[in-house]
Amino acid sequence: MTALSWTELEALTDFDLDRVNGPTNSQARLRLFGHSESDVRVTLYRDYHAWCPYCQKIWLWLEEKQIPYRIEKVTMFCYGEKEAWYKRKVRSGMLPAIELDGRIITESDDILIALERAFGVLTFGMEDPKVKPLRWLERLLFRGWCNWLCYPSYSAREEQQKREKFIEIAAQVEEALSKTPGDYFLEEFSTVDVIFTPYVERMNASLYYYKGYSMREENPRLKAWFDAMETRSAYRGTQSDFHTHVHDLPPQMGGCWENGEPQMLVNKARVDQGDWFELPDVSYPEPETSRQEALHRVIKHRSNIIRVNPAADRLIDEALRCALTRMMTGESCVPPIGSDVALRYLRDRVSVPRDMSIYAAKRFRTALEETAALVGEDQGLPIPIKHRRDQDPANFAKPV
Ligand SMILES: N[C@@H](CCC(=O)N[C@@H](CS)C(=O)NCC(=O)O)C(=O)O
Repeated sequence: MTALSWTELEALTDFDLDRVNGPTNSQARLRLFGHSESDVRVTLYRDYHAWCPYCQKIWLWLEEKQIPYRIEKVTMFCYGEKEAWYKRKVRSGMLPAIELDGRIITESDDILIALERAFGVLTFGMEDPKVKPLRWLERLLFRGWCNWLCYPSYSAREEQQKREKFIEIAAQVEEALSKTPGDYFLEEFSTVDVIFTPYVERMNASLYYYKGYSMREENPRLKAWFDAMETRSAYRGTQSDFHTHVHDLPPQMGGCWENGEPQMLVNKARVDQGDWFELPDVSYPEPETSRQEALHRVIKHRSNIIRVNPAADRLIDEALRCALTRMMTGESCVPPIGSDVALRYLRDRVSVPRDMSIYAAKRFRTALEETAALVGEDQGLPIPIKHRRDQDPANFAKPV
């Protein structure tokens, strides 16, 4: 089959979302939840790519509470230059920050406390005696994860000790989750679940890939907790995938160390080269609209996608249409010779939820890989580890 034209492809999707009043999504600049714009008291400053974990915490809280807010996106040091206007507001350049009734607040915990004062708690407050020990436990788990993942081990014994320490803390989390009858940390979904979400999501991805340890599959209460989180539309809208996290974490964390074990090598290959549908990064069923969503997002941003690709524009344009044709029709479409590298460059740079949701990305990555495989085995340029300036938002002009 020959590649469909952009016009023919456009006819194959009518995917659209109400970004302002509809479900949680990473592209919105304004969220109203049915309120009017004059009700907005909050601006959230978060990073462009939705990679910053502390930003996800505030984002999720605002979405769960359905507080009308504006979103201003800022560049993280690891992928570009911090905007001067932001440094004038927040000298350190750190994210997240909010502006609440004209006052700038930083530090995610202080932000949540200020939001609770203004809008009420999310079931339980940050200072609640039930919440405080769980906040402490989340930090303990975070430290166990960092010690294992982000520092090299100088012997197999040291690596084993770090693994055991992490598993011991995960068991404490299991214990905490078992104290209430439901799947959340407390009797009902609350701020505690929001606080655990960003790093547990990143632990799940990174330990699978760098250590061959599947947190979600080896801890039944955490598995049930993840599954419960995934029933929530607000969480689904902020949820990332394994591929995005394992490649956004190294520059943010100062490095992630692989252990080289057989299971780790299997997991790594699966995250990088597929099959992405076999990954334990999501458990709710695939929505019927996933292919249409991917197509809609690619069509919208196609000029940037083509421009930043290292291959010649004409080559990647045709190859990309081949991959999209395959994704939408199931027919194989042979791309131009030499386009395997270009297609895999893109496969490696789809970012969830920045570009599209988790299942749309699985469909798109699969179509890119299967199309690339028709003409060669060459991989794309390696994804940088020390920085991600290949993702500098300055290179992605606003779509017209
Ligand atoms: N303790 C702070 C930590 C915030 C933090 O570490 N933010 C990181 C991103 S996750 C940051 O802004 N780093 C500067 C940058 O990457 O540009 C909080 O809870 O808000």
